[in-house]
Amino acid sequence: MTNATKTPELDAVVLGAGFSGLYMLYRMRELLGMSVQVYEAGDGVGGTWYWNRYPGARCDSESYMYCFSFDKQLMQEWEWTGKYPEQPEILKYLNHVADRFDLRRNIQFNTRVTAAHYDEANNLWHVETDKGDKVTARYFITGIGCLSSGQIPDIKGRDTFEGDAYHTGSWPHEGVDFTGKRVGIIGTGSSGVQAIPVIAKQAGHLYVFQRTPQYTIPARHGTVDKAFLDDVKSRYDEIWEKARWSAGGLPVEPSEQSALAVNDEERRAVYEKAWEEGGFKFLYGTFGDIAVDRRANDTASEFIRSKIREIVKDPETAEKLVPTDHPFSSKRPLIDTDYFDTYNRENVTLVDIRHSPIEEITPKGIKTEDEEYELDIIVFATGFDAMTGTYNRIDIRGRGGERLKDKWADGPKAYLGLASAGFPNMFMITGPGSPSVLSNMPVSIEQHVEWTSDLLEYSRERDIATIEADAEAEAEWVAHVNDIAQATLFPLADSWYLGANIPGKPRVFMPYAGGVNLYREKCIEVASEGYTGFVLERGKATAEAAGVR
Ligand code: NA7
Repeated sequence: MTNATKTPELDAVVLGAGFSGLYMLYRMRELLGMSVQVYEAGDGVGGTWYWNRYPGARCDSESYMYCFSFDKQLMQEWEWTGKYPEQPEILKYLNHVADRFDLRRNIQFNTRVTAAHYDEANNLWHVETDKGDKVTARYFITGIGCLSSGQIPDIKGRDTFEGDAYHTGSWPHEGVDFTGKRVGIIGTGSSGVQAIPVIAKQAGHLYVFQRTPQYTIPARHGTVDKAFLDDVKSRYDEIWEKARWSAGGLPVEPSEQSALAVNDEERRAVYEKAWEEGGFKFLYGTFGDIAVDRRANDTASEFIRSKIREIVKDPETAEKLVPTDHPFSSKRPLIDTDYFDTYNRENVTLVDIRHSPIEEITPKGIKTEDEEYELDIIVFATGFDAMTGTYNRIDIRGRGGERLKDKWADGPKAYLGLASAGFPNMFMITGPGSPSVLSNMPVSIEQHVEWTSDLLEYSRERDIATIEADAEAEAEWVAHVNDIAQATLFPLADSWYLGANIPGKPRVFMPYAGGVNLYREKCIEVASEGYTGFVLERGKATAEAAGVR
């Protein structure tokens, strides 16, 4: 790209108007008084919650924690209705936030950033969009989400299907009427597990094409109790602080006890109680070693298997649903509403494609090795090119024209998941190498946004023009992220955390598994020591006057 100008037109270009982009815009505009342009591909705010409108879509964090904490009045005013916030309610919340803080005037909707090139001579970013915009900015900040590039597997004949086909991550705004229809759904991850029970209630017949059986815990979803919310609001500061210093970004009491330190009866009682209470408590609140000790994990995995066999009436179907090839929580843990019960319905058929793989999609439906299923609608609940997919779709170039995609060809490399060496003044909100998807996202997003805007303020005060991750610090961090993952059970599953769901993607564990608390501590330490691991360079004029770099 050409048209280099000495002074950038904007302080920052921010990508995305989800939780990250909205808060980054607010923070930079209102607190730092900077000029910011947000580009958003959708025609409204919401990010993940704008796109994922499939039936049953909701968040697995409880609503009172799935929100912003930066404005106390906002926290007090907003009334959640669902225990777990459903997609329409989260979207309504984010629209409210956009209106309340007058954010829309700096957001250009229906616009995708196609390229961002760093101009070394002038120390600025040239940004281009699919609508023909060309702007320059000092900072280039990505709030593009971790799961924003949907993937539809390249199954033979995919485009020959004569019925309707949808991916859960780009669902039609007007919804889909399944009434009386023959529906096939491929995928039993979070999206599939949420959508299947809801679609089953409408469809004439639902065929679930399952490759990997899942462990899932009942969510025990319902309306949120007003008295509970009032109590939360009276203690919000304390609750939020607890979440900030927890491993998962939730105000839970983690169990310290080993699953192996109690007898079978006691252990079963603990699991039963957590199963009845529902939600992620089963993972965090039962025993402290489930995620790291294989033998401890086996007890939890076996308990869930016994529940599946109890719930699903047809023993053959139950056995197909029982996961045996990976430990519980080594893939993204799931919570559900009536998932296993759904297989007791007459109009639901489980198709085990691990043993009878899909051969092709035909004009009439899906053909496995054993049978052809005639369908009116196919739902792809097949997930995302997680964490790096959206970066790779943008032509991002740093120093010397180096492409981020090339730099990340063997796996993402970023210091603290915030910045990548060779890409000065570019910041990532919840980038690879940060807790992100292993945490309650708003807590991690706020931490990244606040840390980044503090750094920008620090730099402005000192006339620092260029902020860049140091290559050595970055390499150490990437190695550390990998070491931490190796100490858990995560590497034992083929998951999108590892890029295993995308053919050809390097197998690298991408999020930081050490916990929000340790990560926060590290970020505070880095800042308090003058941003160790970053190379900060003064503005040219000041530097020359002072005789420093
Ligand atoms: P996930 O969790 O990646 O799940 C995708 C599902 O689709 C999973 O069951 C996959 O099976 C299945 N899949 C993917 N590709 C294929 C092919 N080629 N053939 C058959 N089945 C396939 O995506 P979700 O949208 O459910 O959830 C994403 C995240 O959103 C979630 O983790 C939360 O953080 C929110 P596999 O397990 O790979 O065998």
